[in-house]
Amino acid sequence: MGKLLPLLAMVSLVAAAEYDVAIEGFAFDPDSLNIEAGDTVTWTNYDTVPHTATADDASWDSGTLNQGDSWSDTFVEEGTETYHCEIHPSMTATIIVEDLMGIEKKSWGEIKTDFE
Ligand SMILES: [Cu+2]
Repeated sequence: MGKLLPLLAMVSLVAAAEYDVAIEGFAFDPDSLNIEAGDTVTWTNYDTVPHTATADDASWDSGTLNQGDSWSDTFVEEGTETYHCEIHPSMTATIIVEDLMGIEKKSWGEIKTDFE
């Protein structure tokens, strides 16, 4: 029980948000998105052709998303993530991860362990 209160405080601090990016008309919408560290972004392909959401530095990759497919990733590191579609390299977009809560100092693994 003594451990519970700090954990509850942390849950409210982290309060991760979720964002959606539509892949539609051979474009990411929005093509620039500001989030906070710990937030999750979900991409959904609304086009009839397959697309991907792939980090320019290859640190994350949705793989092929067919029409109606979704893929999510949680971003814990502060920084600017530029990404593109592997199939259509002219499709590019950016996610800006800010770390207002300072949770970057704690690894995501540690945070998850705290909640277990
Ligand atoms: Cu594409």
